[in-house]
Amino acid sequence: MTPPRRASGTTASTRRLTTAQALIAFLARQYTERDGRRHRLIGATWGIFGHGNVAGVGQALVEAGPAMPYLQGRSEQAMVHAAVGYARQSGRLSAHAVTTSIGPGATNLVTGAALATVNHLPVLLLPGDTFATRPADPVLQQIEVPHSGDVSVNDCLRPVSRYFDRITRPEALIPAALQAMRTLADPAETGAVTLALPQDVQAEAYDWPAEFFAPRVWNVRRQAPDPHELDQAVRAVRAARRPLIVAGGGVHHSAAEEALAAFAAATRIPVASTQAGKGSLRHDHPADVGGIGHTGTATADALARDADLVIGIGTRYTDFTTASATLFADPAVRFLNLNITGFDAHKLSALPLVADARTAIGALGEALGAHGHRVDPAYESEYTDAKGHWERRVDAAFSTTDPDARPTQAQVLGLLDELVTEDDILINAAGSLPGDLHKLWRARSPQQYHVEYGYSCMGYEIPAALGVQLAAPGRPVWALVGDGTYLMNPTEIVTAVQEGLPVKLVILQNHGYASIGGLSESVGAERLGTAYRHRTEGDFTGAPLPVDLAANAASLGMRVLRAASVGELRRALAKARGADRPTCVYVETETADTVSGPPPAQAWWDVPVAETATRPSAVEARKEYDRQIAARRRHL
Ligand SMILES: Cc1ncc(C[n+]2csc(CCOP(=O)(O)OP(=O)(O)O)c2C)c(N)n1
Ligand SMILES: [Mg+2]
Repeated sequence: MTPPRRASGTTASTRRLTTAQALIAFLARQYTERDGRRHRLIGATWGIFGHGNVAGVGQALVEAGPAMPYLQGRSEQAMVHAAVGYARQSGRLSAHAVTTSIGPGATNLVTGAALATVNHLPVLLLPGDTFATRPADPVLQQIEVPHSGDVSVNDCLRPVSRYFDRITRPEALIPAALQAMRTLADPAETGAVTLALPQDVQAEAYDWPAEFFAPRVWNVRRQAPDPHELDQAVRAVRAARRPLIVAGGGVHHSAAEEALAAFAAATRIPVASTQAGKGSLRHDHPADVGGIGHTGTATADALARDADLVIGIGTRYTDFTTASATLFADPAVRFLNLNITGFDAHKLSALPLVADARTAIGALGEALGAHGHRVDPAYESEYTDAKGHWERRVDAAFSTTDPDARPTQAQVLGLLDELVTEDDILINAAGSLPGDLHKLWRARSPQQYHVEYGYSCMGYEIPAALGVQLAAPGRPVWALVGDGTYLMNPTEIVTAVQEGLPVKLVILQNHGYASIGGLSESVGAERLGTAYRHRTEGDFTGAPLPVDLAANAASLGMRVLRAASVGELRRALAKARGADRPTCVYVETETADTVSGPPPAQAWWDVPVAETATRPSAVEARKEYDRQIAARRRHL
């Protein structure tokens, strides 16, 4: 018998809603749970509206009211960056959704989606899609593929999404929405999740089972290690004479920092960190030896060269970490990889330990503790001495003597180092800053060092700061950007002003791409296209461009403090830190020389150089390249 129909069209066991209304109502009732704490899985929805989502998801957000907070972004890519910043700061236990129109609004998501997926950070993408019923193809912004009628531009999102579905019938939303939530909350699979929503289906009504809207809790599992893999791991650690831990982003994702600190304190195994893993230990933990790889410290890289066992924890072993497969040089080196994904756990022919980082570190520590395992004191004093030596190099790069001088980039970091506490969060992603930060920064708390180096996307910093600030109200959040990066994506400043988010922006002006300029020179490309200078006689060697980025930031609504010297910068940073609205510190930096700058790279990075060339710079660069690749090896 059919249950009695109510006036609203709702029955006792079904609710009549549009697909978009059903989706938003569903999302508002999803939760994650880990370690006994519950979090909203989708905390808010970012959106830019066009004809592809305004009447569907837009109208649904109005119907939902405060049940689903809405955030207004300026560019779709930036909205994803903001969502990623929020998810990372939330320990991946809470995420944001992003709704867009069809066509360009949707394809603007691709870069952000790739960034989220590379970094294993959850974000729910809801691009509009062209009509499922196809009454009037092509609609505005539809691409037509003559040999394949079901292609839309949203197919660009498939390779960069961990789950992708196109909802061509209302009822197909039910299994798709459940799979989307499962993927977002799965610690091994999470990344960008895309539900493409044809604009006609968004507005179409359906009688949804009431259970679809019941609160649902997704357990973020702490997977325990397999006993055999754990046994193998224990044997490997006990047999090692020069073990080295490489802490990756997985340490943070698992909130395993305390477990790692206890493990390192007990075993005295030194801990180096990748960009994503920095902050796994506080910089003053005796076992912390700083960043590893191409941008690493001399301490960590020397340990890596002689290590007989490399214990990777939550790392993907990118080329920056392995110095393009040249860093781990001991002929007998073995790897033990503790990772939540089998894919990463098996890299470099490692002994795999597939498990949640915190759980497995605890289990490993317990098994070793039973034997009182600890590295040789001579090994410990070797890295302790090396660390002290590196600290003095950091002090030298940070130190300032003349308050009237223009600061170097390292001195800007030194002034921040003087100012910040455990509360502050520093965000960066590209340029010469990631290398300087990885080498020099003294992380005081687990989430302080927020460098996105999985995708190293220029323009991540400012929008990410918004997401981080939303997840960490009251904490000082700093976006550090070069001038090139600022120009790539400043628009979310407007959103910070609109939302009253007191993010701090530091623009380091050096008139172009200092990082790529240096790289370009070293590979024989002669700095082509890396300086922001007037074109003279076909070359970009004229005066710096008369571009005023400080005025630009002010025009978008930020309070701007210009600092021309070390003394002014010190005062400006302190003022910005205390500010209760979005504040920008603008500083022209001095080009560093080898004395005043950060220490040079301690390990190689493979950027292939032209094998044939007429210009001497490239011919010389290739000779050096051939010398370097001889050290590359495969770990089999
Ligand atoms: C979206 C994007 N495009 C291109 C690159 C390649 N790239 C890496 S660093 C860089 C230059 C960054 O310039 P700036 O922000 O001024 O920093 P600087 O190198 O001067 O420190 C470029 C073009 C990138 N990482 N991301
Ligand atoms: Mg620059």
